[in-house]
Amino acid sequence: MAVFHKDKIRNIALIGHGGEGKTSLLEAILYKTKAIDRLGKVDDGNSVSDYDQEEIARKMSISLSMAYALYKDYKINVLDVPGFFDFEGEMVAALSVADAAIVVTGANGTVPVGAEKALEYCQEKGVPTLIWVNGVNKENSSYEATLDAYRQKYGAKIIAIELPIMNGTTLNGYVDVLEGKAYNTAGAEMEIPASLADKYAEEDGIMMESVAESSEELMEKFFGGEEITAEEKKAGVKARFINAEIFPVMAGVATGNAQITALLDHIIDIFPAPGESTKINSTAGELVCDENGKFVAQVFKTIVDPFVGRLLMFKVLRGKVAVGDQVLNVEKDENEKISSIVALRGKKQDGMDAIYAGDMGAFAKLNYTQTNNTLSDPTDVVKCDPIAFPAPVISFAVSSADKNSEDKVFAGLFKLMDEDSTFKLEKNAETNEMVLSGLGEMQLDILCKKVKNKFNAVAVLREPRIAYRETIKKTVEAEGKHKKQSGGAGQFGQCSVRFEPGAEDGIFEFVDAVVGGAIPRQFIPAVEKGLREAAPKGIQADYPVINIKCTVFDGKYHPVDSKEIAFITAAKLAFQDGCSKANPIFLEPVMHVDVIVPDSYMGDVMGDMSKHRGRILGTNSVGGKTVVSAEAPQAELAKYATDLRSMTQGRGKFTLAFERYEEVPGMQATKIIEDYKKRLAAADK
Ligand SMILES: Nc1nc2c(ncn2[C@@H]2O[C@H](COP(=O)(O)OP(=O)(O)O)[C@@H](O)[C@H]2O)c(=O)[nH]1
Ligand SMILES: [Mg+2]
Repeated sequence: MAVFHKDKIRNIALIGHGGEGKTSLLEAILYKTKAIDRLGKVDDGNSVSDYDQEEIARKMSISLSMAYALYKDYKINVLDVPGFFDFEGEMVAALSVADAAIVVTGANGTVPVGAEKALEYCQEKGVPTLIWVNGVNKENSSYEATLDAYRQKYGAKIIAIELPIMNGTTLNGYVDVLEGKAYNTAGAEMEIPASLADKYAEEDGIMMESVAESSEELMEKFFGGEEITAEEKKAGVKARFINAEIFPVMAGVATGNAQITALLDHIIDIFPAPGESTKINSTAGELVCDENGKFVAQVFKTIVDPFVGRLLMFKVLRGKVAVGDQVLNVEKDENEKISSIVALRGKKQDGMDAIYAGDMGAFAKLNYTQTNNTLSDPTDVVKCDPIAFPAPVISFAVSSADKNSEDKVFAGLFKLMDEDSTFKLEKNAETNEMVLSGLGEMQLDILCKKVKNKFNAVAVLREPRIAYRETIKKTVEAEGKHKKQSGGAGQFGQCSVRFEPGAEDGIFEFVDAVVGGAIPRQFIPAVEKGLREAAPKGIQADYPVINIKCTVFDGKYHPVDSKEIAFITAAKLAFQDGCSKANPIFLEPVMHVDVIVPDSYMGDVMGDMSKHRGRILGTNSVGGKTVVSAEAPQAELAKYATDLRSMTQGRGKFTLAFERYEEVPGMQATKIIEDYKKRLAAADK
């Protein structure tokens, strides 16, 4: 394939709510530019972008995919991003390398939450964003109502660059507001229909006002009543778009392949070239895609697929790279030999000999490289700032349905981690469980499906156990006696221990108060050892006992039969006996929760906290949103991510941090004991 230089490259991410037509729009772009000779359909499982087995089965995108289109003499790299919130990491990855985004939104007169979140993220990151109002051919669809809905939310940022000319549900052409001309679907110029004349005048006025704000010169012209030319208008819209100050809006039909040429023309006319809008920061400062420097690329996504192999999607941020080059993986400090560079169209790979700054592609056959690694020329090492993937918010304990395939399940999940940077698999040393954490239940469910399909092992998810603690509330004295005198040498040890709440270090304190040699000196350490070994094993269940002071104050010994092991055992008996009478309780981890929601959800979030045994600490207003701060037991928050999502239609976010241990109320304590007994019984089997 020919080499493309940055002025002739456009990198675009298709984002927004799930099911609005992103994948279909990419398909239409590929069809229109003759990359494919048949318009595939998501529902038929034959689209270029949704090629993964799970995507075909679910008829929805679950993974970021890439496809390039060649239009005029441009290479347009399109990243198709899944809309469902569980895959937010894919949007974050795509928007870290895309120079602009297109939010695809249905023409039903509303702003779906997915579009709202996508726009919010783009604004935060300064990514230029165009809004494509899709499916204007559907019954009851309305471009105008949709435009109004967006305008209500985003005000003067909404600039209609096109008005579709509709006859019922048929798209007959469009008014190009930038040019002030109308075209039919064949691309021939036509009169602006009388029915749209007023609307055009209105939108033109809004656009003019916005354009005037792009420079002082235009502002003067505008207020001086001078004419602003079509060229100036276009340049003004482009400047404000690239600065992420406005959202140009247009309409079309992805599945009907309508308005695609107009979109492609806008992409080459007003969309930024690489380095013109967002930039990736690095140890060498912001990288502006200068092809005259030494090679630097960032890997933003890994695909592991039986059909495509292991592919690393990257964007070249400086210089160029060719097949045969040796580069450095900066994070891993390993050399990699570039043996295969490909341009992707879904799963299809087209080989490239070299690739220049600003362009995107994929490397195959690298040994060490993973998502978020920088590949750099070894003679001028640059490290890119990593992509900040969202942190996991939901956790489950994972095991295998069949005990013998446990290793397969974990190995499979570890392999899948290569592809998805937003889930984690870690062993919880306290509960001894493998814990799978991610962004949502659907994401984790799909991971389990993939383990089944790719590694032939069945993973089972359940609520993770909580790392409870045990302690006592009352002071008691107890005696432990170990005596074994059958046959051969006997064993004898006896100790009296006082157990009190509280310990100097908050965990365990041992005091030797034995006088008159009731227990000989040399056996005191055995008593301490027995107590220290007993504490982590629990009282009412098997959770570590903390905040306890143990004072040994008396005992008995036998001149022949007393041995270290006898005192260890005696101490353990004293511990169990004493602590079970010392008003034992469970302690549970209590978390600090900060929930960030649009103001209107504040009441719901606060009310809901009591269902999680939570306590509100206060509220705060930050950047038009409310932060509700609360404390709640970890045990009640296992599925908070799911609850918050349904409470706020996905608009809420939260963070958790461990705060302290607190006494578990009686009801919950009973459940903990029951669960412990169940586990004991299961282990016996
Ligand atoms: N009528 C109509 N249906 C569409 C249009 N675009 C997409 N669809 C359908 O909407 C559904 C979701 O489309 P898809 O491209 O998977 O949406 P995505 O989740 O945003 O990628 C599919 O059934 C498409 O066939 C359109 O412009 N008009
Ligand atoms: Mg899709």
